[in-house]
Amino acid sequence: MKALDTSLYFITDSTGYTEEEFLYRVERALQGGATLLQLREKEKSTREYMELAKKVHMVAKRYQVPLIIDDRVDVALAVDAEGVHVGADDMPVADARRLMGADRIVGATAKTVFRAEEAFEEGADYLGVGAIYPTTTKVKTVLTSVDTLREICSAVPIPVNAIGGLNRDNIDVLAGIPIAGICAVSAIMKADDPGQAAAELRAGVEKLGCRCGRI
Ligand code: TZP
Ligand code: MG
Repeated sequence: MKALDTSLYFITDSTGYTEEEFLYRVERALQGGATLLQLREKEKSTREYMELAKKVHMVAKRYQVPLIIDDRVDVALAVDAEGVHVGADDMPVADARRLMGADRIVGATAKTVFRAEEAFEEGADYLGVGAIYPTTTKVKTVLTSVDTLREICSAVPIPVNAIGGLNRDNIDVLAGIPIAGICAVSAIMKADDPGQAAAELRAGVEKLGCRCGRI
């Protein structure tokens, strides 16, 4: 079984950064304690996505943090990333699993118990559930209640991560919910020091006492 610690899942957004600054911020987040890393690019060509993914992968490997590619199974396979993340508009989980094979990570977005159970049955290794709070990150999403998050955690035996507008000052709302961790974009990406932001979030997540998802 693949090792997977989703407790602090850092999802990138390169918008507005030079490549050098972006890679520096990613590295700081890893130094600060991000346990899982997703490269999320919506505007890049396939070639650009691959080139950036290879560079990010080199950094992630230095910290033994698995790299997940958002949306694109082909890019994930081409750069030999550890996994892929698919949402409702992407390739179905079952197809992603078939193409990625048993040993790579396949993550999925779920906003309802039905979708969560379906994704689990199709072979997802973890779920991202949200948005818990409104988000400033560019995304097509709706809010998911904390009650639905709790129900999803009970419905599936895989790590469930909360996502959406989460930062060190508002994650207390997740206390007592058996999530495996949180996903964060802007709270880390846009912080003055992404390393410090990641360290503070990691400490906050540990304090929540989630079941801190190592599978
Ligand atoms: N899916 C639901 S909310 C979201 C995604 C990708 C964006 C989360 O970004 P942030 O900046 O942590 O709110
Ligand atoms: Mg997607």
